[in-house]
Amino acid sequence: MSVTKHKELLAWVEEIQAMCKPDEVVWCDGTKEEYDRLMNEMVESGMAIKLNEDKRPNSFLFRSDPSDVARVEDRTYIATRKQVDAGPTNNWIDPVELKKTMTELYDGCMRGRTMFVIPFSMGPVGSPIAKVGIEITDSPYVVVNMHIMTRVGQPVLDVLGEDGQFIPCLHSVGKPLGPGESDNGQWPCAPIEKKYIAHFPEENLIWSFGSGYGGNALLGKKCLALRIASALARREGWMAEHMLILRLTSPEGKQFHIAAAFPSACGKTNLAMMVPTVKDWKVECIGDDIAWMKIGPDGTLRAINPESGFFGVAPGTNYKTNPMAMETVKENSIFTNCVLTDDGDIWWEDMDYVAEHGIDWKGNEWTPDSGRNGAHPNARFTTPAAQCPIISENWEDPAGVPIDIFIFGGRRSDVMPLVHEAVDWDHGVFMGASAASEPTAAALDVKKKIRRDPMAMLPFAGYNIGEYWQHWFEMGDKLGDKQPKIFYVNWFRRDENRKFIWPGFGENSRILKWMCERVDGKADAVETPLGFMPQVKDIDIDGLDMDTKALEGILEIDREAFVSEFEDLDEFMQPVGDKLPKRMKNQIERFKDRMKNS
Ligand code: GTP
Ligand code: SPV
Ligand code: MN
Repeated sequence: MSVTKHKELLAWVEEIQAMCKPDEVVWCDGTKEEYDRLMNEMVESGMAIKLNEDKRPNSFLFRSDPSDVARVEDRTYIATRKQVDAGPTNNWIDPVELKKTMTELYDGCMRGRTMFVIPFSMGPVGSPIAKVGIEITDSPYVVVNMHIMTRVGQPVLDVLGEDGQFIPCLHSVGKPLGPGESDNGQWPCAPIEKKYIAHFPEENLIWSFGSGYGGNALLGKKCLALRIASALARREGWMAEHMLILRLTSPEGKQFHIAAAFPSACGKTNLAMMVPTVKDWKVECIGDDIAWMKIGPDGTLRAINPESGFFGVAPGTNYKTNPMAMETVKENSIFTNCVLTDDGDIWWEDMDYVAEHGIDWKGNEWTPDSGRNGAHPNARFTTPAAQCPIISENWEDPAGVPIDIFIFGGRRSDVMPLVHEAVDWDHGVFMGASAASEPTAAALDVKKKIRRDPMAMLPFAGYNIGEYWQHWFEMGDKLGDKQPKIFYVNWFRRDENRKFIWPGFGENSRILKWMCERVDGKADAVETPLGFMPQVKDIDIDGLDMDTKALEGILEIDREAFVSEFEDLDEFMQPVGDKLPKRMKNQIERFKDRMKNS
């Protein structure tokens, strides 16, 4: 029985079936029955562990292969006809050649497995901003995760009709099974040299092979909603960014909408659902990872969250740092690479208590004295956004929310002060473009001590980074007096004992409050070579348990340290060559000038 009359879609599914040669094909309907059936099958096969129903209802634990625990940036490609269109920050292979290599890998790769066809919508089904994708995968783990992270099922096919546009996303774990062979409860994946996370932005096509983990496999997320969407957005005049979206409401009831871009594992999920410590200010969450933004009829920049779940970093999440995430993952959640406790629940490092004993993410006996982490540093939870106690009632509004503030940032133990503000749009674009961060466990293969991660999009911009910056400048021109104000933050300064100086988490609301007051023209700042900065007196520190001297310290600029940043920045910008916008060159010169001379 056919679930769609869409000829192009049917032809594509047939073509993939002929290439991958699965035992059977299943069209996913996105229902609870489907979710339950797949989970039951995975529990039976030993792939999933059902958690204690009294502790964590309807929740499951998975353990991935130790080689397949994060995104693989070295194996991620932007395949455009001309290499310059992928630009210096992306891995590139000629699309014809890459398809040839991957077709050989895909040939028969689903033998012994079921091929699932997942119709999904990024954004509310039928919204003018939403995009439809079809993911074909041989991983039931991917199917259940996509159920949470995206909107899956028949309504999506209905929207597609007989000739609607969709983005084809092909995924295989890359491990065919011989006759009678099974995974035996082992996470299937291919060795690193056979992994390819490939994007063909000129034909809106995604091909992923060999990994079953996160952004490598849940193709709606980084592959579609960022790499393909960023390229589309540039052609169509909108923005697809690696940003959380939150609403902050002042005691007077004024709403501010903030979109913030921090690199992977640098605090988006935490900021997106923080519980503010500043009195009578309220935070609501709209999204924690991706923002799609278009200029609305009123000229403001309107943001939607294309996802419907959170794929969040587990370690470090607890009732003090992120109570709202803890509440969200109470039930109906999937956990990957966490500790299984003796009472059938999950645990990770820096949860609210120390587990005495359990089974670690590799399936071995573990105690706190084992001398190793119980959960993988990139262990994750997959959980429905709707379960977040402070999800905004407007989170699925197809019109989006109007953005007042952009924040860039990164994880830096030194150099970068707590917060600074751009003097104008172009300066803000430069601040975003020169963002840098210490690497985290979210990507397997980042070797640098500090790496530039412009707009937190280094691994996600699906086209030439110089053109991406030019697009940012031009969006500013189009927004005119409706431009959001731009800020840069660093919550991660450390003292000589490697301890974080700034308390972070809910206390970050003090800085957000200052930003809102800047938008309203109510808060003071001093002009510095970096831009506008608050002094201690400008920040609401009522009830903040922190030495004022320490706060002063992270609001200072170390000019010498910045001068040594120039070299690194130049080295990063240099390969952009002709594509480096003139306006960016101006900003770089002005920055150097101010640091040296003012
Ligand atoms: P991705 O999902 O990879 O894009 O990550 P993310 O940007 O959403 O990062 P997330 O909020 O999950 O935070 C990653 C880690 O940073 C967690 O272990 C957090 O506990 C920690 N973290 C988040 N915010 C803060 C903060 O304000 N201060 C400190 N010291 N740590 C933080
Ligand atoms: C990130 O790495 O930025 C993530 C996790 O949000 S993943 O979905 O694996 O890309
Ligand atoms: Mn992310």
